[in-house]
Amino acid sequence: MSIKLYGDPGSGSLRRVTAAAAVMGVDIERINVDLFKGESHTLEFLNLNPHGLTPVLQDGDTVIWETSAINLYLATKASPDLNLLGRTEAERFEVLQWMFWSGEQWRVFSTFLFNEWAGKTLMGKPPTDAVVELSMGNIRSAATVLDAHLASRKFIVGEAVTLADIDIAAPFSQYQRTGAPFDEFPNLMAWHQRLLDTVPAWAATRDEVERRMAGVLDDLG
Ligand SMILES: N[C@@H](CCC(=O)N[C@@H](CS)C(=O)NCC(=O)O)C(=O)O
Repeated sequence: MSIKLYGDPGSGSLRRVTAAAAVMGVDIERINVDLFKGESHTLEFLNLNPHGLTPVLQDGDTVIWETSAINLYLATKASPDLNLLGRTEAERFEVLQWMFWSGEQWRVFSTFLFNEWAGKTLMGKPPTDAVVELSMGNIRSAATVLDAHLASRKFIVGEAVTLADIDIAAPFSQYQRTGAPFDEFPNLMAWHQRLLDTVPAWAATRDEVERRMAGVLDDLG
């Protein structure tokens, strides 16, 4: 039975799974959920994830939402030998540390900025300046620490790409639209370029996000 993955190709969260699955060589069956038509809020979809958020993974009777949990599932069950969770026990906990940090202290502020962009661009709403200011400030504080961490490292943990890199790189998926101030941080930018250059799935999935977002904007006219 195939592993199904529900999501919208314009989503940076979906990209975290499609990129990780490609790195792991795990086959997934993609099921499109058009977020710009509200398809994650249908009764049918809410049965999969009552929060109305994508991506969602379905593997037989197992249904998992939250991207990091999905990637941990794939790395543990479908591709346990690939080390996307780190090569040693110490690395594994370091990978988890950065993944949790990414969810609480990092990605969320780019999500706020993306929502501001979407509100303004797709719905003609004025920006909420306080949200933009709070998000930019938090991104700058977090990126200062990340930039120092990356000054002497090629990847977030150890010598190779892990799920920590994928989680932390996710906000770059919408970076041109959100205007997050990543380019103030040279080591962060160099690390992200390294991911694009050395992890083909990270570059391929970026192109998929861009094609989808261009289509969304084209449809708007
Ligand atoms: N913390 C969640 C975030 C998921 C998320 O924000 N998904 C967005 C797409 S990137 C979504 O499905 N939004 C639909 C909506 O808000 O209606 C995760 O990591 O999976």
